[in-house]
Formats: sequence, C-alpha cells, structure tokens
Amino acid sequence: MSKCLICENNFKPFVDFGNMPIANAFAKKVVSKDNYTFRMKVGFCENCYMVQLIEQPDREKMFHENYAFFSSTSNYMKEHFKSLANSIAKFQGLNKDSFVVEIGCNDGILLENFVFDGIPCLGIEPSENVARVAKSKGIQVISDFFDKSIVEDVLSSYKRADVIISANVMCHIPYIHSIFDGVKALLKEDGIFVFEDPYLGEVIDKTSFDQIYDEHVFLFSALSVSTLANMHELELINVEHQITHGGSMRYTLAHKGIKKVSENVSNLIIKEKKIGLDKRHSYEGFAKDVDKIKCDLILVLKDLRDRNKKVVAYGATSKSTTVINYFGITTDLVKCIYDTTPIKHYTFSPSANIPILPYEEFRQSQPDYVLLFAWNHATEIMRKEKSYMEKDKHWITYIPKVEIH
Ligand code: DWN
Ligand code: SAH
Repeated sequence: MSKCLICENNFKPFVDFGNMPIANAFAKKVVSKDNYTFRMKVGFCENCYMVQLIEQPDREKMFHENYAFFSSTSNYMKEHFKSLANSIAKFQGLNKDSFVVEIGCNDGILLENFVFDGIPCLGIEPSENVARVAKSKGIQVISDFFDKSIVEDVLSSYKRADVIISANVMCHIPYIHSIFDGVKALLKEDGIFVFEDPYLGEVIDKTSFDQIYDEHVFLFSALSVSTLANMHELELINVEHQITHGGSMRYTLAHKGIKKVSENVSNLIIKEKKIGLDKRHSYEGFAKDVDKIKCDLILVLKDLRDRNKKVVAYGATSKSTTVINYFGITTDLVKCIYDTTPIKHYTFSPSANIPILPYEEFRQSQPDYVLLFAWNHATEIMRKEKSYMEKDKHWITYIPKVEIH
C-alpha cells in the first residue's frame, strides 16, 4: 500500500516497470548496471483521482546544471508557445504594467514572446544550463526550484502576478501542495494560473506508457486537478485540449469565485466519469496493453536484426528511457539514436548504453528502419525527413500500436 501525495489515502499500484534509471542521465561513457535506479510503479488514488508515481528520485538528481532537455529543439513547440503567450495576453489584457511568472521556463521558449511584446516577466528555473540560455534572450530568471518558500523572496523584489504559467512542469513536482500554496500567495486577486501537461485520458486511450518516467510524477485529469485546486481555495475555470506531446490538457485556474467557470470543465468531468477515469478497474488493463506493445515491437526488431536490416532510432527522448529499459532494447536491436541536442551527442542512453549521435550523421547513415522515439513530434519530423525517408527507408512507431510506415 502507498500513500497518495495529494490526499494521503492508501492505494495500490496498477503497473510496475521495474527498476529504471534517471531518464535524462545521458552518460559520457558506458555505465555499468549498478548505476542509480529507482522502482517505477504507478498507482491511482480512488479518493482524489490522482494517477501518480509511487517513488521518485530526489529533485537534485533530475534537475541540475547538466539538464539534457532544451525546449527549443522543436519548431512546432516554438509556434505552440507563441500562440499560448498571445492567447493569455489577450485573455488577461496584458500590457507593460502587467507581470507574468513562469514556473520551469527552461530555455525561455515561452517567455521570449512576452519579452518581445514588452510585457514584464520572470522565469523560475532550477536547471542552470537551460536557465542560462533563457537569460541570454534577455529574460529575468531566478535559478531555483519554485515552491512556497521562495514566494516571499520573489515578492520582496517583484509585485504579485497577473498570470502564472507553467508548461510540462506541474506534473514533475511531488511537493505540489507547496507549489499551489506558492501560486495562491503570488497570484493577484483577478490573476490566472495556466498550466498544461500530458493528459491522463490520452495516455490511457493511446497506451502512451512512455509518458511515465522519473520526472513525470503525476498524470492529471480535470477530475484530479479540480480536486487539488479546491484544496487550495483555487478553482479550475477552463480546460482546453492540446495536441502537443501526444495529447495534453491546458488547465486555467483562478482564485475561488472570482472568474466565470467555462462549461468545458463540467463537460470534461462528465466525459472522464463516462470513460471511467474515476474508477480503479479502468486502469487494470493498462499493464497488459503495455506488454502487448512490448511483445510486438521486440518481435519486429528481432526479425529485422535476423534479416540483417539496419535499425537506428530518432530522438533521444526522456520517454525513450522507459521504452528502452522496460522492453530490454539493446544495441544489437537498435544501433544508435540520432538527436539534434548538442549536450546529448556522443553520450550513451541511460542504463542500456545505446550511443547518441549528432543529427547531422543521420543524413549519412543510410538506415533501413528508423524507430521514432520522438513520436510526439511525428508530424514535424516526418515532414522534415520526407524526401530522405522516401528512398527505401521505413519509420517504426509504437504508440498506440506497433506500425511500420
Ligand atoms: O516533460 C518534459 C518534456 C516537455 O520534455 C520533460 N520532462 C522532458 C522532455 O521530455 P522528452 O525528452 O520526452 O521530450 P521531447 O520533446 O519528446 O524530446 C524530443 C527529443 O528529440 C529531443 O532530444 C530533441 C530531439 N529532436 C530531434 O532530434 N529532432 C526533436 C525534434 C523535433 C527534431 O526534429
Ligand atoms: N516548460 C518547458 C520545460 C519542461 S521540462 C517546456 O514545456 O518545454 C521541465 C522543466 O521543469 C525543467 O526545465 C526543470 O528544470 C523544471 N523544474 C523542475 N522542478 C521545478 C520547480 N520546482 N520549479 C521550477 N521549475 C522546475
């Protein structure tokens, strides 16, 4: 039995991935099997509806000076965040007297749009290497973890925020009550708190199990977010589906009773109850669905190996750490992974030691099959590689099922 991070209710896990390394621990040299791992199990709390990791490594092990994920590696995501900044600025009527705070601004992919429009803003980002890139874009950044303890410091130098934003960060933080307390204290009376994260409904529907790794401690739904908001005198006032990261949800919160609540919220909650996101039995088939993908993909990869086909992978994602280690993918099945992120080049994938090579070498590699680990960017990547892949090369994808294109 485990204790819920939200309501302290007891619950049992519904899937166990075994021991997993830190998803972004790309190693400079081949590491031995006794490298750090944690037990990756996921459970559902029937009391507050939160889907969560049972155990998570310490935050300093994951977010630090050598954090490997730089948000601006996707052009589509740049466009997405530009449109998010514009829609928030319009909704709240932001101008040069407003103040926007982003929790987990990474390399400034979102805040650069506010800087461009002359809207004062501040990023709070603990991973110093990515924070430095944001600062180089003229963005003010506090290089620290956000929680309620730093709000007093922020308020001693800045005013309360019209908008607090956070993309793909809230789901990373087990001390979420401290975050919500901090948001409550930092947010103006009529301010809004907007965050987006991979959506539980999509993860279950598509069996996108690789959204589960050390950094992703929660999989949110409107059911769980509205419960959590209520515990902090905040209110979920809107939900908007996003196609990013394989299916995400944008949640807008405000101080309780201040803003009009969109009917999107009750509609989504009704839908979530209809598909059973509030019932434990709905999660019971998940592990079996993951194992079906595992069997199918390993069968395909072994067959290609036996037929002497060259298989490489594309995108050294955090998600791929779950796929590689849970499926037991080794270099005899996938030769290497190509990626555009300089910090990942000439490193080895966590635990499995698959070499990561610069994207430029992909164009010379002449593979027969390319396993797309960055499947969430499939539209952008497949469009970019269309002419190269046309010449007798095939993509392999595995979400929601194994397919060869
Ligand atoms: O939640 C998180 C999301 C936002 O980003 C973090 N916990 C960590 C990270 O997760 P991820 O590593 O699974 O994210 P992506 O965006 O799926 O990673 C894409 C990877 O693929 C990057 O390493 C960059 C690379 N890439 C590439 O080589 N060529 C990406 C694109 C679009 C490309 O064209
Ligand atoms: N917002 C970006 C980055 C997501 S990656 C995007 O959507 O692409 C997750 C980020 O959260 C990392 O940059 C990590 O350093 C940051 N992070 C983790 N814990 C945090 C905390 N307590 N406060 C602020 N940022 C945090």
